Amino acid sequence: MSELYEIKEEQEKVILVAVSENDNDDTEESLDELMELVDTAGAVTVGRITQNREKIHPGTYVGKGKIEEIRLLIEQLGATGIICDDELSPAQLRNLEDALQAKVMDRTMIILDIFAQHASTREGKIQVELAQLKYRATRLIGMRNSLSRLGGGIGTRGPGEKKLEIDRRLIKDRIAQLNRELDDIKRNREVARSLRMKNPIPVVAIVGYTNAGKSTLLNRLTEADVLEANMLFATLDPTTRNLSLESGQQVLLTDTVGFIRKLPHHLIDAFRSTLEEAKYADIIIHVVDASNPQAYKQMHIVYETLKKLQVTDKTVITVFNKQDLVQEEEPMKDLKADKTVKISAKQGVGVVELLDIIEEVLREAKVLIEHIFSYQEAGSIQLIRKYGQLLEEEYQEGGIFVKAYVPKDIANQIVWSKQS
Ligand SMILES: Nc1nc2c(ncn2[C@@H]2O[C@H](COP(=O)(O)OP(=O)(O)OP(=O)(O)O)[C@@H](O)[C@H]2O)c(=O)[nH]1
Ligand SMILES: [Mg+2]
Repeated sequence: MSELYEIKEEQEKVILVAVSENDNDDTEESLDELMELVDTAGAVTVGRITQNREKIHPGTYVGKGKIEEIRLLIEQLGATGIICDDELSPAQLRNLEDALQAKVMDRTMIILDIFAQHASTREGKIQVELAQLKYRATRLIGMRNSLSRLGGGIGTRGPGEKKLEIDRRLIKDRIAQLNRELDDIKRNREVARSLRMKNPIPVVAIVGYTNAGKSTLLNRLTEADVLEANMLFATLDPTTRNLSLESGQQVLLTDTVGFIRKLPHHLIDAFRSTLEEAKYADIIIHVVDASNPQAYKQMHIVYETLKKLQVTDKTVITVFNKQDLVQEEEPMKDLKADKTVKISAKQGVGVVELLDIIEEVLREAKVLIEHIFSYQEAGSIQLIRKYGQLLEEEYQEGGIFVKAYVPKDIANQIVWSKQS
């Protein structure tokens, strides 16, 4: 019989550090969120320090006096390290480590760490490792200290419990190799997508802040069996399921990775193809945790992230979720949404209304047509004027070239019927 040894890393105790650059910003809320991130990553927060400063210190993040205060607090609380709430520059990282002689991490490292633990598909793992390596490539000097001193722990774990490469030259090779693999995966995905286009089932993408209830909604609507969990970034890999609406209309519903404030830009780059699922959608369902005191701020961050991904001009249905936990009388509003609805994905309340709205939006949905009509078909152009939005009209030798947005059923009547 073999003996089983459990090798357990000692749980890390960290102090959170933030800089508040003006009086009424959201530093405290951001720190609350960082605490949840730390918890999800498996460490424990033992203290918090905020410094009010006009600007983040370019060399050491916080000012000199504050560093001393942090150093004493580390001793007092027996902390293993600190986590700063903004991404640190290589110089800030190195200087803080030198001054504190403790492990120094930042918000980005913690988010990357969680992504590494939660990635399950090959693509997800490659994307996380790429983001981690790119982040590390410029910070090796500072991190090597903390790596040798503390032998890993949170912020240093790659996907699949693998230790991340720390040799600069090897990192470059590895990044190139991962990029090649990702290109292959992307090509396959594009083929799948173009097949989908030939058979135009509308695509509905579920987006929203992390922990808003996106996966719960997908499961509620399609019995998809995606992990729902009260933790940040439970879902990283997009899951798509078929949904039949009452009218018989089929749609494809996709659950996506959640957004968060200060989402590391390396992650956005690496996860672009995953995040961009929303770009190819016909409709966006924006799930909001209406019970969260930060709900408006979170909505704002979701829209900003969509903008960064160039997902604009889509029909948006905003779903105010977790109504079972909402006490306020004042209903929430979203002026950016085309439609809104209150639901509780967990209890199944409001789901029928949501399905009705999806049907309604699909009926109203307009498609872009570019077509040359013969002069005998000028009547069709009248129809487009009446029901659609004429963008271009050009009289050519062979007929009239028209570019326009037209409701789907009208488009079917006038264009596609003739082509078949
Ligand atoms: N009370 C209540 N809890 C809900 C509701 N919808 C979701 N939740 C809970 O909220 C937590 C997060 O739900 P998920 O569906 O995993 O959230 P998500 O948006 O997919 O989160 P990530 O994948 O981590 O970005 C889980 O604990 C759910 O059970 C709801 O309507 N009411
Ligand atoms: Mg999820």
